[in-house]
Amino acid sequence: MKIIVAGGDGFCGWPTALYLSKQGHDVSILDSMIRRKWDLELGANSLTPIASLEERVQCWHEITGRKIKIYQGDLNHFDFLREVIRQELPDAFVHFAEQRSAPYSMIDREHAVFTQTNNVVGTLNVIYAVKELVPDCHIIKLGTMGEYGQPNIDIEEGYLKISHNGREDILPYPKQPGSMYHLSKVHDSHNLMFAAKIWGLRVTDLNQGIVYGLETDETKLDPKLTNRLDYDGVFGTALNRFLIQAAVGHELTVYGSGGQIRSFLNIKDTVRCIEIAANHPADKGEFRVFNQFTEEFSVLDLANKVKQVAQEVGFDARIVHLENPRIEKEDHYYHAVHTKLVDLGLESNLLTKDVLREILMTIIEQKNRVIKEKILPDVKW
Ligand code: USQ
Repeated sequence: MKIIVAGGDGFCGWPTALYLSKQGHDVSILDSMIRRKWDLELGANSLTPIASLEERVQCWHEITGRKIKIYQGDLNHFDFLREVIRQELPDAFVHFAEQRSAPYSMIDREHAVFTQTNNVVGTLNVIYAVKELVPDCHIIKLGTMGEYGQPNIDIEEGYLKISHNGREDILPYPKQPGSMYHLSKVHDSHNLMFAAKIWGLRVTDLNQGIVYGLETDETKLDPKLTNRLDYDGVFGTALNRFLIQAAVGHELTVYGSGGQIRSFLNIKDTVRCIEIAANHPADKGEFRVFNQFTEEFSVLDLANKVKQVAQEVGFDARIVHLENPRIEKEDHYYHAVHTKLVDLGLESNLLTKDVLREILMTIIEQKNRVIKEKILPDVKW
């Protein structure tokens, strides 16, 4: 298949591009390099030193003989996007190219407007370019489990059967997102659902949970292929942050009681989920939703798991309960269905002590790169 991976320089996109290339697909990366600029804006860095995209792709070619093309530009520039799609005529368009941090989107008005404009307009441009040039192309869009929020009933995969006043219908599952970023994904979902219905596009919305880990079999092949790893209070995410905090002797920063339950998956499963979606395209006119995660944990459970593993390898890990910088439920019901990817063949990499230890050991090698002042959260809702 010819596959464009938009956002292919990022944390999820880079390992996905490599994995799809290894499977024999003809992969092109489209990326504006903005993720690296946000590091400069925030004074933060990736824990792992990452090579330039050109070096990464060159190294992949030298090791595997496989070529990945690079298109550097922004989805918000329609002429650029249109030209890339015209040249590639892709079978699938994998769309990771969004601003994905909830705290970043909540810094101030400018960052909220940027996040929603960047994400919503970028996706609209993808819709219009695909509709015009490759209407059969399968759009595989990264959504988020956070679109659903934390309702007091089970979360279904995209749709909910409703009985109301004696009548029944299957309707989009209600959305109650918790940040301007998560809202942008909800807006994308609506636009994509509309495009599938009106123009017959093929769309899969992958409502992904929180991704942990950093390496896949492919990124481990050479230091130049290594993945980025974020730990700062804006782009770092729960489990990865706790592991890095343990490695540098920082208290594990649980926000509030830590009773917040979220869904999680290993980066190794992210890449496989994308492949599964690509191998089983949505039908024409179908807006298909998969809940993309493997396990659910509370934030405090995760901190305790990290504390235990870190103590076993000799670190004095301690948990601190910080005043929660976010407005979110800390004591709530949470159960989300996630059977569609499993039915299509996903075999989960679960969060065992061995997995935690392996990630921790990789982190320890780079722990001197941590900018400690960037660990505590400084964005409040
Ligand atoms: N949290 C802590 N301590 C920390 C960091 C986070 O207690 O040091 C808590 C937060 O309060 C929240 C939970 O952990 O309750 C998750 O926060 P997060 O920063 O790990 O993840 P989140 O903001 O939800 O966003 C991340 C990705 C986003 C993706 C989302 C999936 O950045 O791109 O969409 O996970 S989901 O959470 O399912 O919406």
